[in-house]
Amino acid sequence: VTAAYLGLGSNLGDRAALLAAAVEALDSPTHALRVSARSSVHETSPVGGPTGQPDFLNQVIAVETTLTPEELLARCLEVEASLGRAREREERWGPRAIDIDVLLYGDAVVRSETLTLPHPRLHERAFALAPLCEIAPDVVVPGRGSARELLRALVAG
Ligand code: PH2
Ligand code: MG
Ligand code: MG
Repeated sequence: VTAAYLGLGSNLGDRAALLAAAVEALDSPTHALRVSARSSVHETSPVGGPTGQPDFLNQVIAVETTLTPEELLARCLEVEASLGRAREREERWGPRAIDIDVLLYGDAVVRSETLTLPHPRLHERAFALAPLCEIAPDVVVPGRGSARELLRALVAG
């Protein structure tokens, strides 16, 4: 069993309900996944993407899973689709009903066509690091340091 961390974001529709439904869907022994911790929900200003897009709700959850990293990613994309995300109509970093990103998978470092771990922008994104620090301040982002150190560095500018 591996501990992984997922970043959830929504800035379209009923954002809070979408986050809750995503957590609910992910917490599924049938899919070899258990949600073991959840951060509070943070309202954050959009980073990147088109100007004027709505504010996000962001949350980070810890999961325990026997899925491989690629299988975990596939499950996240499946849950996004089940909640109505229409990826094909989106622009990069544009508004979305639900985004579920694999931030960390144990201490794995992965660079494949489809998946990069740790998440390539985790260390520079307060909207992911702040909720991560609520549930796992000491978790290590491979090659970069603990979540707490990274958030502190980011806030210090
Ligand atoms: N996700 C993005 C791009 N920008 N900004 C905020 N505040 N929250 C997000 O989840 C987010 C973003 C790409 O997935
Ligand atoms: Mg994302
Ligand atoms: Mg994503």
